[in-house]
Amino acid sequence: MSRKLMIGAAQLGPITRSETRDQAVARMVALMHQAKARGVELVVFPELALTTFFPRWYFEDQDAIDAFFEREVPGPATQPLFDTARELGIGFYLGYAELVDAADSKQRYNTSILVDGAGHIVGKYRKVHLPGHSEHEPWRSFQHLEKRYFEPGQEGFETWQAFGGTVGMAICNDRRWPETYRMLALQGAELMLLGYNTPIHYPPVPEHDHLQGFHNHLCMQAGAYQNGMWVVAVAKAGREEGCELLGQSCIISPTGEIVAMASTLGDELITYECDLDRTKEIRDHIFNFSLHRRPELYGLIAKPSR
Ligand code: CDV
Repeated sequence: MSRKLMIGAAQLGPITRSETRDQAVARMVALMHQAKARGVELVVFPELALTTFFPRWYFEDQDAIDAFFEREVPGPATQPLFDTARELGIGFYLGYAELVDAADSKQRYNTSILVDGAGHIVGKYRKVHLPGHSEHEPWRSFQHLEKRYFEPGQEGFETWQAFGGTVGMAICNDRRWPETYRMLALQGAELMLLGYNTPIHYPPVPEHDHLQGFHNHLCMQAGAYQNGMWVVAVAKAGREEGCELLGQSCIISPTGEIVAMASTLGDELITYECDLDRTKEIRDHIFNFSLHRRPELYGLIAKPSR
């Protein structure tokens, strides 16, 4: 069986607050058709891909917040993605806001799912590293209230056997943490899929605004190389409700090289044929974990920070 997997990174341009889920899904379905024409087997969409990036606003009304969440996936709005997957035989990664509405409690997560080419959900991941803040901070030109609107995922980093390999998922801020990649690599991940919404302006440290593109690629290229895995990272990009979001969606090889990158800030499909066996170049040699790691000396890493 071939270990070559044709992957599409399907960047989305901005989604306005007034844009409906049906409209966003129609854009994604169009990208899946483009992907099919280019021989793609797996398409990766951004974080929170069904709506505008709502954590930029402070809402007091819980109903207004919950309007951005999905109670079921597939549901009426997302069913066309699953139907298209089945029709075209293309799998996908999708980020969305998940509301678990139990009888006595409600939980809200920043979630991604992995769907196979038969339209079946293979895996679900709930974002571990939630950035931003919990309270309204009016001094900011826009909010980043992920810590208010979501609970951190408790399942941690998992991998799934899919698309002929071992696949892991992560979401946006997770890419800045080396633990994300290593936890996946220790479970044999050959491919990490990730969606992101990254404002160019970082209110607490605006001195870093000009480094957003550099930091985006720096952490993912390092993570790919140091763990010998493919990384596919997909932005929601462009000027969304007055907020500039980083583009530069990319596919990174296990050697840390960017092999494909988006050149616009709009809906754009980039593709690459990823040979999953190329993970061995790194993992059997320079980063052969069983031969070279010294976990007995790394205990501090798994302890709470002081
Ligand atoms: N959606 C995100 O997780 N965004 C963060 C920003 C706030 C720093 C990111 O890491 O890109």
